[in-house]
Amino acid sequence: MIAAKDRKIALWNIGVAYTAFLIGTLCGLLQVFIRNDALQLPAWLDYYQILTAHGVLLALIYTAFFIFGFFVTGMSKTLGTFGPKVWLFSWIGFWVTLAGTVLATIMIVSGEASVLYTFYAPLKASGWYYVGLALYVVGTWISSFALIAHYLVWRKAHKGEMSPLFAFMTIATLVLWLIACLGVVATVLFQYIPWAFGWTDTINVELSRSLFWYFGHPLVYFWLLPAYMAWYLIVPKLLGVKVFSDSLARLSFVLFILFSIPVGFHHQLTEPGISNFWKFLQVVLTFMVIVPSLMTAFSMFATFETSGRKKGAKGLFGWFAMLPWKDVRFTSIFIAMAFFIPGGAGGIINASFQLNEVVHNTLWIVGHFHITVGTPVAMTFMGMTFWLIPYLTGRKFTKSMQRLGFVQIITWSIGMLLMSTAQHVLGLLGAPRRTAYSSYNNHPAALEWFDGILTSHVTMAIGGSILFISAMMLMYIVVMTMFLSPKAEKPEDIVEFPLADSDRESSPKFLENWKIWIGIAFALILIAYAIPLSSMIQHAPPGSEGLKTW
Ligand code: HAS
Ligand code: CU
Repeated sequence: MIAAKDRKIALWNIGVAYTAFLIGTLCGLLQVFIRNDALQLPAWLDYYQILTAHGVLLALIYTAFFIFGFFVTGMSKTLGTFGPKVWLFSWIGFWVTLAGTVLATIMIVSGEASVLYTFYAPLKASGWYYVGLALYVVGTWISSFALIAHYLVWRKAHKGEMSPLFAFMTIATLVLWLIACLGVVATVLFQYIPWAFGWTDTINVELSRSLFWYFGHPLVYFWLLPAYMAWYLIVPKLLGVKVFSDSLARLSFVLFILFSIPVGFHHQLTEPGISNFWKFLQVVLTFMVIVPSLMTAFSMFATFETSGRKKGAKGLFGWFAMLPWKDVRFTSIFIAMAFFIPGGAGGIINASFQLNEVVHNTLWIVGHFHITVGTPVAMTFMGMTFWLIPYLTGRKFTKSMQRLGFVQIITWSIGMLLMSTAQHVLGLLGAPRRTAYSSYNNHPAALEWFDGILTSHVTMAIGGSILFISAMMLMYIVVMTMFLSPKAEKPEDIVEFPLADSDRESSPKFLENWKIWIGIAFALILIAYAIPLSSMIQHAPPGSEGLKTW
């Protein structure tokens, strides 16, 4: 078990993550009912306010705190106990991120910031909302630099050695995060804050959106990569084998650093103000960033097969029956992976320049992100929660908890399947997203489109309700394993951090030469962004004044 003082940092991070999860999922439940006209909100509560809270609390807060909780635990386990400075800065990072979170949440709850998590200008929130966001980013930076310092200390003491795969992947994810945040920091500090506090009258909308998406796309890989870490490192351990290929795993993370940033325009394909050439270039780069995910899929199948063969499986699919289905830590992650097959395929559809015209701004996209971040990522995090919290608290993960864990992931899968299928199909039929109205003012044609079994807002609401029940079961497991379950006293009750071995010394050294990768990443960013962003500044139309539509 890792040192008690490191465990405390991890547990506080995870505690905040699940507090955000609780409020965030409740907001999600309210939303599906409002869209279904089944719920009339009291005057002081607004659809867009709840939607903002749902997005911010789940996508930004739950994820980031959970990820740092995981990173702190794994870095302490693989590289050793934190030194006093790393420990101190991890705490400072935690508190600054939390301060930003609380400030932003207060602004949302008080109705001053119903601008959604994408906070598109010219929607204008209170300046304090943007200050909250800035603090959140700065806080995560401090936490990131603490972990990077921990890694550098280790490298100094182990000259010429390849670092453990867990540490390498953590650093790769943090490098991606630090480079990605430059965009959002630039727009928040230099555009939104001066504008929201009234120091400038107008804002350059296209520039602000582009800087947001420069951040917004790699943001999704900041969520995905920690889940991939579990796929690469935890799954083989649960199967009783080694990491399939250390160098393949490292290369895939390197490719994410290179290709996940210069692609933000694939969220802006319908926007005027960016010429087709630059959109097309970034679409091509988007197709490059699919490659490391395909490598990951390959690696997973290879892992399953290796472990199956070891246990005596025969034939093409014999390994399938040999997987440890009764272990909720594995089954949760397997279902998460399975969801990513349609999730990833949908992403490829979105990224196809022409097809994007059909799906952009429809509920299809909402379906897409619920089967990417909402299941592959979230359910992997849930599967990790089952052992991560007991590992940190030294409590038991009892048989009844294991059973409840199964009910929880199965209900989550059913809820998500219903809800996201309905969202995809409704989207294709033209149901818009980011809006409280869904029936085109009850136009007869629209009512007819949206009344199928799968193509209705009712199915979506049923799915959403099942998801909420599932979320509450998870909260029960969290609270029990955090505070109430009996302490593990017998050796067989002690919950381990399941971490697979990898042949790290077999990997070529250049994979850990960060200078090369960060250098190429910036070169690609310059190629993809320098000219279009500078023309957005040079040829800017008159700026926009703020709008408060709620
Ligand atoms: Fe996306 C919009 C393109 C992946 C999240 N995406 C979004 C939004 C979110 C989001 C939140 O090009 C909405 C933002 C907003 O508010 O407007 N996305 C992609 C592409 C990928 C992709 C090309 N997205 C993700 C991931 C996310 C995420 C991951 C969160 C974690 N996305 C887009 C585009 C848009 C978009 C456009 C803008 C749309 C618009 O018009 O607004 C790729 O990274 C996907 C690659 C993945 C694969 C799948 C590999 C499969 C694996 C599983 C193997 C399974 C196994 C199990 C081993 C190619 C690794 C076997 C099991 C058995 C049962 C056999
Ligand atoms: Cu994207």
